[in-house]
Amino acid sequence: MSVKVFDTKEVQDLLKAATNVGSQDGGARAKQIVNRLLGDLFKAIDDLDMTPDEIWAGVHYFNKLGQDGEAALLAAGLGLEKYLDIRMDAEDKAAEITGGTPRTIEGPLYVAGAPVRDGVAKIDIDPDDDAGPLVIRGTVTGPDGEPVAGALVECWHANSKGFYSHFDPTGAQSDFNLRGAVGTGSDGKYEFRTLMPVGYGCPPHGATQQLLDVLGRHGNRPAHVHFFVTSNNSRKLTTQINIEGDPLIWDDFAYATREDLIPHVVEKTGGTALGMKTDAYKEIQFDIELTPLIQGKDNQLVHRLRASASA
Ligand code: MBD
Ligand code: FE
Repeated sequence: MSVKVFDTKEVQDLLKAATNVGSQDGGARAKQIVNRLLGDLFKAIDDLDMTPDEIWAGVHYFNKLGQDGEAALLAAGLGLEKYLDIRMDAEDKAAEITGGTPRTIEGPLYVAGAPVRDGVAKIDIDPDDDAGPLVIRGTVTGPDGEPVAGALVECWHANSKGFYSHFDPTGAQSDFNLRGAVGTGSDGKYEFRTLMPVGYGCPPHGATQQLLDVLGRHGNRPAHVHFFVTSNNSRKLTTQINIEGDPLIWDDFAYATREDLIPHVVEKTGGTALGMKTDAYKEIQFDIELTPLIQGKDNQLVHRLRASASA
């Protein structure tokens, strides 16, 4: 039995009352958004004839999602975070902004406060027997192609188990392990000496994986390294690189992979002299091109709740 009540006066009045749209009180923008989302939900319940059992399963799912602290993880897994990138890409296109290293999602695991080094940072604090040494280096250039001095390159990535410091369920890692920040000199160069990451998997008993299971999807990411790159006269870049050869590169549960963000991994020797744990090491060159401010403003700055710690 399928009834349709959405378009009745009773339901429309309920929607208006619940979101207080007839009143001057509250925030106009918040009311507009809540009214639209709640209305879309009411309509979907009508259209799909959702049962009370289904609605309560969804309501209680939100409780588990919050208890697990996974709302931002689910946002990545459902492609919501990727969707915001698609919109920013389209805004750039409409504004005829071309060039620059492509953006890709931040994800939920950044921690502010990593110690800043000049030019080079060794960021592996904890030993990791299963991870080989890795150098990631490159040059930050501006829209004019010139090296940018005084840029801040931040990076963060997982260990050989796919776990990030500050979020490691085993509690094994030191603060800021595999997280670093480098300020560039006049040559625009940055370098991180670190260990090869492994791809992340969602907590197996968490709310995100629970929903992915229902959708018949996996919750894994290929091995990757995150970056924030900031400089005074450029827009902040949020991006990642993937580790070439990872079988999940084009099967990322968070949809962050982009063609230009898979730099080659090169075998090198001479690691001992660089303070690496073995002489043979892998090197990735990742040059970063920043884009100019738009009418003096950074329209890529995203404000969201982020963890922070002091080093
Ligand atoms: C990650 O490491 C990540 O980058 C994203 C987007 C989601 C979960 C874990
Ligand atoms: Fe990540």
